Amino acid sequence: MDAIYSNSEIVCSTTASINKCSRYKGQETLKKEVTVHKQIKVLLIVLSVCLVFAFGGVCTLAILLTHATHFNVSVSDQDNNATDYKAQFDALHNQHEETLRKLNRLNYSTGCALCAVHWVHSGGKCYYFSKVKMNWTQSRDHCVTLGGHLVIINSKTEQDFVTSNVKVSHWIGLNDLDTEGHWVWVNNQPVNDSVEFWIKRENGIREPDNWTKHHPDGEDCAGLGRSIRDTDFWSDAYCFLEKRFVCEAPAAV
Ligand SMILES: [Ca+2]
Ligand SMILES: [Ca+2]
Repeated sequence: MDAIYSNSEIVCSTTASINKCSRYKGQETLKKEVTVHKQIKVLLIVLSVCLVFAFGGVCTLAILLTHATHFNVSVSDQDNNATDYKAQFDALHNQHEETLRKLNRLNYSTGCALCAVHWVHSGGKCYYFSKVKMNWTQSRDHCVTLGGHLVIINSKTEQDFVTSNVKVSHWIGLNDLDTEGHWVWVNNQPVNDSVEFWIKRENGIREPDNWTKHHPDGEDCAGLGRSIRDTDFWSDAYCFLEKRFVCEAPAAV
């Protein structure tokens, strides 16, 4: 009985070859099973490695998440600490101001001082030269909280005293906010034309010039000089600029 078997290595076409072919087939089947087992082993190894990496990744994510949470808690703690320090600073600042006021009242009542601490006496007046910068309106209001007002300059002597104490531009209590070109002091008194110290340049251009190049509303508040120049004279400037300022108050008698 003839039979035909074929594979890549042998062709069986006779009865005598059938047994031999069967052996080949058995060996071939065994080889295939071994190959399959090997492939399964490799697959299992690959899967195991993948599982190890996946587990490692999960662990890493968990650690990062824990650190992130801890970091957020730390930032939150720092915010709270900053808020606490700000509150403590404000409280100390208020205590300091109150202590100064008490000291000033004591000095006045005992005749120990004519001016409050940090104020300078001259010609029966007290002057305060700020270290901080504010816009004109804030400066005006701050002088009031200190018990005075932005300086009103009524004489050449007063002008010379004030300007001798400044080296950079300072706000003074002069503005034309209500009516352009009508300059008044913070006590609503107009400028005395015989006692004015506006900057006058050699080319004929002078202050106040209500400069509108950088702001259409022009310049409605007066200060000493411009930046660090011409601080012996007055100049109009944009009220929103932040400058140091000079306050004035009556001296104790
Ligand atoms: Ca003006
Ligand atoms: Ca000007």
